[in-house]
Amino acid sequence: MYKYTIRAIIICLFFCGQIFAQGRIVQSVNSNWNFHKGDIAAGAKTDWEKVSLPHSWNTADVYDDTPGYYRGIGWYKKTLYIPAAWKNKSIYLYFEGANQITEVFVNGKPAGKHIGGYTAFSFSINQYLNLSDSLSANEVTVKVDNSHNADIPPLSADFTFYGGIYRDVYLVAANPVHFDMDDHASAGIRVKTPVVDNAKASVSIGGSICNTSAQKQNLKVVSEVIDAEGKIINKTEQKLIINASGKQAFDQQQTVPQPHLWSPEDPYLYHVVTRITDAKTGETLDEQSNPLGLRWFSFDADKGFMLNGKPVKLMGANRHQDYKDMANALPNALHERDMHLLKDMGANFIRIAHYPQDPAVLEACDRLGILASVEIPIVNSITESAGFTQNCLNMQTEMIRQNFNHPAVIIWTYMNEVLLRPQFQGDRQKTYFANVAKLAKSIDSLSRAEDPARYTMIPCHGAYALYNSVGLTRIPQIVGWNLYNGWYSAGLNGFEEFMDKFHKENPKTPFIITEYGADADSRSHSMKPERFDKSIEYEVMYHAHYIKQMMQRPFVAGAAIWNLVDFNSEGRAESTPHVNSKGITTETRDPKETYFLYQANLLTSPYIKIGGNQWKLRSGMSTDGATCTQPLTVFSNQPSVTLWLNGKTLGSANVVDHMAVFNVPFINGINKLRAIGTGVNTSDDQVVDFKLLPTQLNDTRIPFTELNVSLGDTRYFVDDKLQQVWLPEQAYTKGGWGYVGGEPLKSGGGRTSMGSDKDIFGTGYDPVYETQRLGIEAFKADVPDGKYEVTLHFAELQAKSNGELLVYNLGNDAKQTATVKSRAFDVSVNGQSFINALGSANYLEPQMAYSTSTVVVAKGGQGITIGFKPLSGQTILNAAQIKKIY
Ligand code: GCB
Repeated sequence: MYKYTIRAIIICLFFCGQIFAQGRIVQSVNSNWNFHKGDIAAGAKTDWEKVSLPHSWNTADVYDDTPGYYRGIGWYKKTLYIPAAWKNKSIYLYFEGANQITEVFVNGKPAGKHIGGYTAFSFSINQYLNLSDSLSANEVTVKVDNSHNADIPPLSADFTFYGGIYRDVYLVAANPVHFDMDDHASAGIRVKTPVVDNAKASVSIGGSICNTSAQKQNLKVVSEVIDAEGKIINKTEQKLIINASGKQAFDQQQTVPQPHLWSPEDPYLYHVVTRITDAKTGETLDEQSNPLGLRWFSFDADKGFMLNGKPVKLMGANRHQDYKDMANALPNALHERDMHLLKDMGANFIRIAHYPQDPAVLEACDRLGILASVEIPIVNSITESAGFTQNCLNMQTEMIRQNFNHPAVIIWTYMNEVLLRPQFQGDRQKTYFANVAKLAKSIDSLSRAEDPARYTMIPCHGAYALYNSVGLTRIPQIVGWNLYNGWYSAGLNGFEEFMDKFHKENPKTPFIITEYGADADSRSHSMKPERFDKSIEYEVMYHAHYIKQMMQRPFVAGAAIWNLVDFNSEGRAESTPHVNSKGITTETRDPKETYFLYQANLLTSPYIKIGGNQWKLRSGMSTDGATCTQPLTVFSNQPSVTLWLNGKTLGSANVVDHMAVFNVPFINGINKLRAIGTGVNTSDDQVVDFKLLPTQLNDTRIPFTELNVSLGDTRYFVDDKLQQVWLPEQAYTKGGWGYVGGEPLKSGGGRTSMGSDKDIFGTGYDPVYETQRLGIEAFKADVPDGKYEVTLHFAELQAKSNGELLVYNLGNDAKQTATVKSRAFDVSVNGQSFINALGSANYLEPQMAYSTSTVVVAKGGQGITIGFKPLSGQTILNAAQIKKIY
């Protein structure tokens, strides 16, 4: 907040031409800290590593194959140089956030302790400082601990609890007379807009002023409302006398006639500059600038959300705060970049979940016109302890006070899916549920008392009857539903059935779809998308269904996609281990096709985009010796689209649900695509590199080069780095390639799709290793004569080292148990022995990738036959590669 304030003050001074007299001094102190991972025993020699903030100690260990990540203590140390001229100032250390218990020491003396990883805190440090020299060195040490603690939310959650000082830290020196700096690290000033309509807005500016000096002070508080052009619209002055060491509240009212309203289309910002001056000399003692957006809003159970008197469907996304290889220690520019991603998608809403994030996020929302819900991280369950309750209430207070002045915020949220992991049974469970409801009521009343102008919300998982019976659907003003029909539970239609049922049975309760999403690995593609296949195409299908259903129902106030970004969740397995891939952009923010689907739905300017941006390297079989026809989707808000391939038109297609699907006859090599919207003249271009494979492998029109096949799989796997495409399996036919015998491994645990969702160790190619053909007799490829490298890939999927599958499955908590079955089989190539008795007793360790290659000369038109002979148990093959050398 202080960083925000100083930035805003600078902007304001620029516009207003005022003089920044003796206001606050704010310095970021992010550079050159010393860091030690682990605790420091008294007297022990300590190794320090140089780091800069923001910093987390979990950047790397959340991606490796070893389960878990470091949750413990880390120490930071830095020397601050404080001028003697600050002697009479109020000096504070301000932390935007550190996860999750932070203890600060100044010159070895404890200066403060903060609990909670996602809100800001600040400590007064005057009494611990040495100011004897003109510039005195003062040592600050900070102990941070991200260990599990039953009194601190979150207790468990589907994201990584990175440790460290992962946000900015500031040193602040204020005059003895200043706006309150001890109010939960808030600005010390609250800007409210009790009445806003088209004719006028009333603005109230209130807060407290502290006088830490030994003299009584004669002061003036001046507030100015300044428009975006820098013009002062209104000014109020109030005289105050504050006794020595006293504190006094102030409250000022202003009116803005014919306000320029704030909205997503026009996020017009005024500023309120509030100044404390010495009544006699006119000297500025402290100054703050806060954003002011004039808007009014309400939620209605039938009409949904209304902004400035008009219905507005809230459409947007949830957002986690991490980035690939950076943990959650992001520079502000990356936080801001995500808000631009959201805005460019056409979104007007963000659920900042599951915890308050960097101040840069809400600052960007204010500027860009993104309405926001912010929440504290109570996730899955609570602890029935006084400590836990206190920490929750404290976090909610900090969140509200620190973010109060952002016009973007419309909802204060708490308790995500809190009934997901009830730990007890029977009567004990009833008591637990009663305690959850009691805590919810306390947080709700606190929020309403702190801020009657915003709404409260609890996001629940689909167990409607349970949340109703516990009372959680009646405590907040809005209910959030996290719905995954068609993902964790089968059947996309369950989504609309749920919404209709809830609305019918609760006609007075507004609701938001606070989560919905499907995992998608940007490398996996399918022409037969199915649940759990993690293909980009299933994600598109899923979201298209949800968007349509929500848009048809005005009573659905809004929706937030789970998630804007792929994010780290260390305990997850699946195709991108440690990463929840429900993002509509990757961990490095490359848009998946689904992002374009939203742009086509939400943007009002003419829009056209050729899909398959992550499938520009394709491969497939040619039936005619020249082309391979594959589908391609164009996303648009135009009525129809014409597609051109290498300068020739492929005709037009109507845009249905913002998509036009074409069957494109790709040629070998470069394919230049151009899509043109037929409404307004908009176009998009894409180049696809296609690797055509002949149906008959000895077809001289398309000379054979390589074949990569993922067995037991119906998807294509694209490896942009190695420039390889893995094809789905097929049965062998004469002259071609494919498997002989066996069947694909089916997922267990009620899942219908193929393969396993385990993390396969020792590889980044998990989707390729997660599927396999069981009982395979042979893999054949009737390649032309020549010298080939044959590589075979295996993974033992039937057993996991600790016996259970790692599935974060909201719909089905039944654990899959798998027994270790021993297997052994011989592998031959063209009749020649290749691997003897391959199996559990030797190379095939559970969940480990194993590959081996050999060289074979195919001659006399015999092609290549890889034979599998069972000795015990079933044979397996996960993937095969055949590469022509000469
Ligand atoms: C949920 C949780 C969220 C998870 C998500 C998922 O319902 O609220 O934290 O990440 O599902 O992907 O399973």
